[in-house]
Amino acid sequence: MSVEADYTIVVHTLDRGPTAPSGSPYVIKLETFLRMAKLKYELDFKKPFSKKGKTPWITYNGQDIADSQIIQEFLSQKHGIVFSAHLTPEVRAVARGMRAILEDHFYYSFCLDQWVYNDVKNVLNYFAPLPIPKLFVPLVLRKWKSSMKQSCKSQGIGRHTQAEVEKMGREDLQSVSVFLGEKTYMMGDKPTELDCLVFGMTVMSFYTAPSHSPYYKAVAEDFPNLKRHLDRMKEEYWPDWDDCLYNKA
Ligand SMILES: N[C@@H](CCC(=O)N[C@@H](CS)C(=O)NCC(=O)O)C(=O)O
Repeated sequence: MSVEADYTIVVHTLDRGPTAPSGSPYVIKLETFLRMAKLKYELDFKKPFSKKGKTPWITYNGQDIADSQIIQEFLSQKHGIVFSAHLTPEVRAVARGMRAILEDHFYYSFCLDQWVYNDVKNVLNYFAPLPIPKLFVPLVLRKWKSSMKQSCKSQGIGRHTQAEVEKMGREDLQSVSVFLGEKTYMMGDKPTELDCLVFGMTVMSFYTAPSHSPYYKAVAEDFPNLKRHLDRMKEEYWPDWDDCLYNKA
């Protein structure tokens, strides 16, 4: 396989956050993957949403590609990245299932918690230090809240009671915790793409959610191996974490 040596990767996304480099688990997932693969990249905050309407997206040598998963697969093919090559098809199927739990289920429970049950208060607090005109933030967030509520309803999870949703979200994290067990990484001794995603979701739960969130509590108290995994990934791939936070000074 020919491996691209000469390349530029621009990651388009929202500005850095005050408590985590990004408020989006998909951006953390992607940046961690790029770091794990030792691919250099730059960030651009001018147009955070792709033509598909989501963040992140990238421009690779002038070509636009959207969706963290599609981007990972594209870059893996271009650069011969084989983090999961040692896994059997059966184990890869489990990894795919874990991804669906987190991206297509847990993420929505989390969004309901942040955007709907708490009346976007937490999200407002998160954005407060950023240099966005103060009047603009609540207006945009309220518009996003209504679209988030609608998305969760269409997905299905938004039709359940808050207590039911919180139980489901907690059980999603519990499943990831049970599968991780005492292993160093999700799939054993070597980190794979799934670790980037788990990290994205635990960063979101631990660093961007407030301490009364059930998902903060899940990572901080209930499932200590998730917190150990979070710390390990942060230390390994984000030694510059503090420099990547939005600088309030
Ligand atoms: N499947 C997408 C999901 C990306 C995603 O949902 N991003 C959220 C931010 S965390 C977003 O852009 N939401 C805007 C919207 O849904 O309108 C990926 O993996 O990149």
